[in-house]
Amino acid sequence: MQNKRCKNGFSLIEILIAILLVGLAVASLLAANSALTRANGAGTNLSSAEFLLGEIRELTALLSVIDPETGVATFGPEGGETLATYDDLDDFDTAVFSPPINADRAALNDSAAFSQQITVENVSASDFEQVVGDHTSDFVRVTVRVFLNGQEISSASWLRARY
Ligand SMILES: [Ca+2]
Ligand SMILES: [Ca+2]
Repeated sequence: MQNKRCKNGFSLIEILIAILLVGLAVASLLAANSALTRANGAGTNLSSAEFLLGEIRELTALLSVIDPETGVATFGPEGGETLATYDDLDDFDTAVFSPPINADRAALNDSAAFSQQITVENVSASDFEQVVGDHTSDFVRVTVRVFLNGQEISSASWLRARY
């Protein structure tokens, strides 16, 4: 009787174990797939953030460190200046762009979940980590932070010299 059953097929227990194993395999495949999807999403957001940092870097690369007309008289936008006419680095201090902007100063409405926050600070000539008073040194540090739905996801800083 026992031999005959082994030859002709599987017992109920064997079938149940097989179903259980297949179920476990499917469940772990699904879990791996959703982790991969999440990782992909995070990677895409990080790429977007890097792009938005690069746009600000490009936008400010050729700007004068101090205002071409009034020099160090004002730290920040000189009277009447707007984003379209910002012509020196400190005009961008404390600027927040939401939606973010590109290197041509155009709003990127397709990326409205992101925002760029810019800080411009003078740093000591002997220690670039040391922030000093506005316009009291020849070195300026530009910091851009990129936020996604209010959460900071990337940032970058670079230095510019006045002369
Ligand atoms: Ca200016
Ligand atoms: Ca200015």
